[in-house]
Amino acid sequence: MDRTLVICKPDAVERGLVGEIISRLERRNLTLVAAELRTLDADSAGRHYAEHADKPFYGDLVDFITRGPAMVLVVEGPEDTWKVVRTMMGATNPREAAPGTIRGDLGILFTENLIHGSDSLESAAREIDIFFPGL
Ligand code: IDP
Ligand code: MG
Repeated sequence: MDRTLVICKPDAVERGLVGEIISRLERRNLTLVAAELRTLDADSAGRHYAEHADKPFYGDLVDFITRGPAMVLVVEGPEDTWKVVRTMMGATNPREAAPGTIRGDLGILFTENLIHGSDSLESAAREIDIFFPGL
């Protein structure tokens, strides 16, 4: 089995879209193996988004991701789960995300794009260890 980290970001919690997002993952026949509603602190947000520390949008991103509870999930499927989830998420900029994707159907803002999903097998292992060490 193959696991990836998913975060329903604070905008998804605020807008009441966590159920919709989880429902889509479950209907795809992915399995939840961990789930926790958690307000990220600056330390875990910084570790999670370390690759973006030099980007102009980094400050806004950390402010956003820490502003309220997020639903942090570990999702499991048979193979290439991170890739399956990324395809379901759609493009990073919701205005460019295809209809049928989570961002393309539910989002319109850039930073507040509802969902995070690991972008490789290595990222998935690293990120799962930040939020659910030892899982
Ligand atoms: P991803 O979430 O699709 O993997 P990344 O490039 O890893 O996209 O960026 C992480 C997050 O940072 C995005 O989901 C989005 O919230 C935010 N972000 C990325 N690029 C921009 C930008 O150019 N402007 C504003 N926010 C951005
Ligand atoms: Mg990313």
